[in-house]
Amino acid sequence: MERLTRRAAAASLLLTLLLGMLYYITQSIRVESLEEVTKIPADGRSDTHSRVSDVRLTSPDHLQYKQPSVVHGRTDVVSVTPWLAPVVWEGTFNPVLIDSIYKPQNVSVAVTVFAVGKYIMFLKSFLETMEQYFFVGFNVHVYVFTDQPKDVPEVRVAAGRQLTVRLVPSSKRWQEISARRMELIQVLIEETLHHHDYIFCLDVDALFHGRWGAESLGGLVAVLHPGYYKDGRSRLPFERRPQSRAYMAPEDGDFYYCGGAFGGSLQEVHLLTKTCRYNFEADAREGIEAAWQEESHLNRYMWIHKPSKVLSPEYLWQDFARRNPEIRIIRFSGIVKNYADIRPNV
Ligand code: UD2
Repeated sequence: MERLTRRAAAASLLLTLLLGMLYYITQSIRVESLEEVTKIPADGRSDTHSRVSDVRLTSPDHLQYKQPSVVHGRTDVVSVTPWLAPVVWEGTFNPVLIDSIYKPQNVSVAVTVFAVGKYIMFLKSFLETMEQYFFVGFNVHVYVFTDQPKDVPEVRVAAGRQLTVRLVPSSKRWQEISARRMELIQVLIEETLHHHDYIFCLDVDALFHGRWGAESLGGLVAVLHPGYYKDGRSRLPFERRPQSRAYMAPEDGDFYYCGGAFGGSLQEVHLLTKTCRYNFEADAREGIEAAWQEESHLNRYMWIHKPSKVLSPEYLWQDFARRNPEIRIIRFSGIVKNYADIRPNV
């Protein structure tokens, strides 16, 4: 009997040792892969990194929805890029099906929005319309970055949604406020990596007018700029000076993407923001600021690291622009503003 007890004790000791070794091995693999994800090369222009794998697209059995077709559909727009990323337009997805796939996964979506200086005036309607249209029925955590926390309006939010205010310094240059977002988003992701699955980074001077939901989720998500989506390469406002790390040669460029809306998985957006920040700051040390600040660096980044999902200009239109026929719905749109009145500098 005593021998049996001793054997059991030895076996349990061995098991504990084995489990301990297994834990150690899995932890070091995790740390290594995280380091791989966040690695920035010396020049910050290109990286190797592991991609998050796609989520399983599991749909409930017996879900009723219109049968899809592969021969009928939208013919006025292109809904896939040459690298086979979907381009999301109204009519290319079924919201009922999309929601039935993503809702059971209980995904958490973080949003960043900056309201510094006079831009605080845009925050209330941004938040109110977001509540009506953005990921309704999902877990959404909005991070408001502002220099005036007391003036953040109280907006009633549904269950599963919350808002956190983060204090940021003001600046005398709007270019700096806009560009520093990359650094602050990078830091936010480092602090909240395990709390959320996806993140979207949005301009504050815009309102939601239509559904923006789980159809927009992806590893790396870019939005086509409403002002340039029909233009040829030579007309795209990329940074054209070779001295800048945002430089795009005349033969470079797929599309011109917005700085006002981008997103993806936390890992992908972390790498994007870290690289853009690195390149923006390295340029600044050499006395050069890209034509459209962080938007230029984002466009350079997306040229090398192709977005896995591209959102049509429905996802960031501009109120002053005439609505083109292919824009069947406006989901989010920049409001008309008088720059001289709201920016700290001209
Ligand atoms: C474009 C981009 C913007 C950014 C900028 C280049 C779109 C629709 N917008 O817009 O994202 O890439 O070019 O730098 O693609 N902000 C403040 N306080 C300020 C100034 C800016 O909070 O005093 C924040 C605010 O969240 C605002 C954002 O920075 O929405 C971008 O600034 P903007 O809207 O003035 O930039 P804009 O219109 O040139």
